[in-house]
Amino acid sequence: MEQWSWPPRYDESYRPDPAERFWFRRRETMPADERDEAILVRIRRVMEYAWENAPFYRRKWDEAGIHPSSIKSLADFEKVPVVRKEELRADQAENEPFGSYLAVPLSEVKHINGTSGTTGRPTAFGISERDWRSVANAHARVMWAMGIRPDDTVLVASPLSLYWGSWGAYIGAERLGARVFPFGAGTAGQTARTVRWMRQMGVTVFYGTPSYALHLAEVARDEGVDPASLGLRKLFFSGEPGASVPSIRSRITEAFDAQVYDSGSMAEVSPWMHLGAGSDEPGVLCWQDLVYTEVCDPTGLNRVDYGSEGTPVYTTLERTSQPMIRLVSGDLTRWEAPSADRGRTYPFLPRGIYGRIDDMFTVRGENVYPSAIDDVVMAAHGYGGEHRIVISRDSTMDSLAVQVEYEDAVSSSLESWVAGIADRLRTVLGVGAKVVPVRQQTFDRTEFKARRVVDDRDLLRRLEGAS
Ligand code: 8LE
Repeated sequence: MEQWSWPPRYDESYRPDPAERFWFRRRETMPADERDEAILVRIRRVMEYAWENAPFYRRKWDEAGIHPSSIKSLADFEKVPVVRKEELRADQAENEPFGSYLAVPLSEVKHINGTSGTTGRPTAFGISERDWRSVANAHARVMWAMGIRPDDTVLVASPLSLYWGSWGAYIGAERLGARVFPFGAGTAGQTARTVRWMRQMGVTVFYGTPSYALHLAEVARDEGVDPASLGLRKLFFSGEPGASVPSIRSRITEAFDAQVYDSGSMAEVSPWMHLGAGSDEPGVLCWQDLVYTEVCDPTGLNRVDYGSEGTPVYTTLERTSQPMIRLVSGDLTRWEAPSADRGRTYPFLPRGIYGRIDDMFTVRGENVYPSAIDDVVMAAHGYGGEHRIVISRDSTMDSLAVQVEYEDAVSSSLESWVAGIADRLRTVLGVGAKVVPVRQQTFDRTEFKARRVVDDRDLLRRLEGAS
């Protein structure tokens, strides 16, 4: 396999010919079984490394009676205890600043990123120069698969702050040889300026969240600019469901007249783009030689069969500063077996990651994912650009209403418009939902990850009472 060493070392002068479809042809197209053999050897080495250098793992595995040398197959690896984000947070609180899972001397940490900490204590990512470079190389490789090339100008349109996503896109685009434009996102009035700069700089590739791309399209139109005239060839996304949700995907594709790619996993396991599509199709590939992904049953945390649903559990194969070994994502997906037909012989998530286990709610016995509701309402003709999903998690029963913005064009036939969406929701979700139309621009737009679910019993009662 090309440049497959531990610890990872990359030839930074390497770059394929632009006409070449693969960055590392052999690694990406080899029989999956053969790759798995190499991955097993690598997993053992990563575990030995963590055992020697990160007290967090040694403690954890000692307690479970597991030693790296006992891992003789990928099935054995499923017995390694999982890591949860709460554990990382708690360990970091006790062992500041980077936790006892930091496996390099503090002096080697050259970059700091982290979680925003909106839901609890923030977690810091301490990244060594070696890891920074392996992430850059991995991202370049995945972005190459999306068809991004050195003559592209890549706009990074997500916050350049603690958020790994932006920096990963930045260093990947740079490594690939493209021109990088880190305009960022999130400051007042920035979106209108983004539109102007995009035109002036001849941006050809957009990176950000799907919600933000849709907001950008709206702002462009308000500025009198057709988003399709901006000259984008491609948009690639991470951070939230959307790029593999059919109606969101087609809204973006149509608005910008460009190709859409889904990618992303979790910041902790950067290169997060190891889940990245390689074709202009919904869904993502698990680039197993970068980050080994097991889709597991959420309770037992054993791999589920291909074709089944589960939660991704990630193991970094190239990280030396804070290796992640069986980190549970808490997300939901369905995976399919590798197939040579896709060109790259990696397992495939045909609908991408469609939600989080925590975000799922149950209405009259049916499991409902917010992204399924997004898909329905955003497919409606006359959809006004935003909506809110109002639920109550009652001890006895959850209930559901959806407030949907409408365009002026449908205001004369609002009743049938609402009935149409309600019908479609009933068909897709298997349960009824109250649909409440609201005027366009009622809700705030986001420049980052959307938060459309509102858990508010009083609001729900008022909406259900409204005719
Ligand atoms: C559906 C992957 C990255 C750096 O862009 C990111 O968002 O990492 P972060 O902030 O650690 O958030 C990870 C969570 O975002 C995941 O657990 C998942 O719930 C969501 N997510 C990230 N990428 C996607 C996604 N959900 N599709 C995606 N492509």
